[in-house]
Amino acid sequence: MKKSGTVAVIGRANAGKSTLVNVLVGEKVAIVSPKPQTTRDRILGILNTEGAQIVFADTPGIYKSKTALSDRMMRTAESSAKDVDLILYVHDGHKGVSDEDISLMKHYLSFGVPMLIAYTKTDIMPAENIPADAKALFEAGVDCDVIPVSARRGKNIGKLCAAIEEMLPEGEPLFPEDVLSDKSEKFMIAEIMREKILLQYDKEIPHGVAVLVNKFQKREEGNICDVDLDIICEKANHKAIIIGKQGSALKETLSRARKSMEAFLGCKVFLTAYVKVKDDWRDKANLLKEYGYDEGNMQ
Ligand SMILES: Nc1nc2c(ncn2[C@@H]2O[C@H](COP(=O)(O)OP(=O)(O)OP(=O)(O)O)[C@@H](O)[C@H]2O)c(=O)[nH]1
Ligand SMILES: [Mg+2]
Repeated sequence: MKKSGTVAVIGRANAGKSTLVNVLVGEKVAIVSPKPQTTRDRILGILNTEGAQIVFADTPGIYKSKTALSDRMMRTAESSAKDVDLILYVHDGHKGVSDEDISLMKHYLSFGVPMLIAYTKTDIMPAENIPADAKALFEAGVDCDVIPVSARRGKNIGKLCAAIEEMLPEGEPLFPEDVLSDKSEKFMIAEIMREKILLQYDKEIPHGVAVLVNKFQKREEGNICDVDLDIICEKANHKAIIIGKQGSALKETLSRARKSMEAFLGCKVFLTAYVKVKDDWRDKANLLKEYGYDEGNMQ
């Protein structure tokens, strides 16, 4: 019988979880950016190998919460690590190992679920730090295997995958073989828009953005998809910055988003976007729900 199981991908914000899940699955199922708190929902990415079906659950990174939205994100990460077959704890190796890292790892080890550590970003750190950090973790009582990888360079991904497979139970696949994610195309379209905003704007602006897709419709002819969406920001001055001088910043962001949506959908996209202000929406339960961040949806 083949193996089958769910793997919660957990770790600090910006550690490289979504990049690693995308590389493992072989398709982009989650957006990536250099800013912490990029992922807001639990996103399943499904990998079928010869011997197993591995269901990765990417999660929001661990971060000190400041808003009702990030509180919910932290609860999503925490609950995603329960009722799984394995926790894949992603650690950003190039940041070294702090006492806080050790206590987080021990916290997840205490869940009583088998755990592996993917020690990532090895491409941007001295190689000799890897055995030294692995020894430090072992001596601090972090009792699980540590596998050094580079998601960016695709290094040791096969080894990590084999180690994960080894630790999964036998069982029937949970999803049909052609399914790559539990999220819809419409969800990914909103995420792609958010990714381009994360890449284009600084400070609190991208963190205060939600994207609401009002229309997502493939035309019957012409291989064209119409997308209408709202970019919701939390302050009037954020709106001015998002739009930029004579609309220049928004035009650039929308152009990048459209190209990325076209690559994802494999068709031409007509993208229309409106920037709206909803004061401090990240702390308002009704708006969180309206934008898809009610807890039922995030898990
Ligand atoms: N050099 C290098 N950079 C990486 C690697 N993996 C991820 N990154 C970069 O690290 C940053 C964060 O990556 P993400 O995959 O978004 O990190 P995350 O853990 O999902 O972040 P959150 O969703 O915010 O918790 C991005 O700029 C990535 O390009 C890696 O193996 N090597
Ligand atoms: Mg992420």
